[in-house]
Amino acid sequence: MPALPHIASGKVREIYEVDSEHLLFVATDRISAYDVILNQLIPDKGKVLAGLSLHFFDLLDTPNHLVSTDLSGVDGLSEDELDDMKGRAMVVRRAQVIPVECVVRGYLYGSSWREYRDGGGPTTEHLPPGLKLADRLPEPIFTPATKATTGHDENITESETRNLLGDDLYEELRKRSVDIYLRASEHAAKKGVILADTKFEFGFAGDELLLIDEVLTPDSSRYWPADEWVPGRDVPSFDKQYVREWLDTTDWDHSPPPPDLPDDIVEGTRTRYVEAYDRITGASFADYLARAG
Ligand code: PZK
Repeated sequence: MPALPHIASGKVREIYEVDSEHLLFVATDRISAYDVILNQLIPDKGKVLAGLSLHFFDLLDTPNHLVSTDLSGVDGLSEDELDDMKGRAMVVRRAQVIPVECVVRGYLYGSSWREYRDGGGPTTEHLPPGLKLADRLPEPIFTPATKATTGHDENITESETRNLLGDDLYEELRKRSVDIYLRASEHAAKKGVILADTKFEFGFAGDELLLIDEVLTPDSSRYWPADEWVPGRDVPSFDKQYVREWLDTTDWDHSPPPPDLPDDIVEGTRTRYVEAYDRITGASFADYLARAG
């Protein structure tokens, strides 16, 4: 742990304080499956996720919290820490986090499918009847959620979200979120990848509304290989399917502690993440690593 003040811990990421206006955002190599953090690290996973966020910050050119990937100006990091953080850390603008997860869905899956199947819920308010699991939606829908105390996000209705945010901020977040989803999903489609859904966070730095957190990573998004999408069926996720399939061969009931991953499963999972980077960015992860030093 660096000697910087620790601000927040996520399942797989950490935030430290740099100064009053800046934070250090770090993507770790931790991995979760079935909502449980596994015992093994996946080498380079944090760098893959940071590299994907940086790819999309650059591509989207929408106001965001990124300041720099150069950590040389951050006081209080040892040489070893600087080395360890290369390619996985960003200095970001400190913002007032808006307490709503801005989820956009282009396909009917996950909690939204379960609501739809079970007679409807907050995410299905604007959906037509007759849809199947994993169907493409007529148009992308904005389906906000709040961080529940249970740790699980809780889907909320349009009117609940409007009451939390006010109509003007609601409209602005919906517009920005759907616009970013559409641009990112068109980009992914060109690479044979479906962006089924994704989750954004926004915050205010003064009066500037910024896209914050990780963006369009496999941890914040559901990416599917286009050739494995069959409406009506479960679709394997790009990154986690491999490790989930191994976990499914064990008798683990998805409550902690999880079983230890064998070395070949760790290595195979790493390969899937690196493939996701290469495919989604159209660049080479080896080049990203070489540039990050
Ligand atoms: C911030 N989170 C969620 C992310 C965690 C928790 N630019 C920012 N300014 C202020 N706060 C945040 C950010 C960002 N990003 C985001 N919590 C605070 C989160 C990663 C790890 F533990």
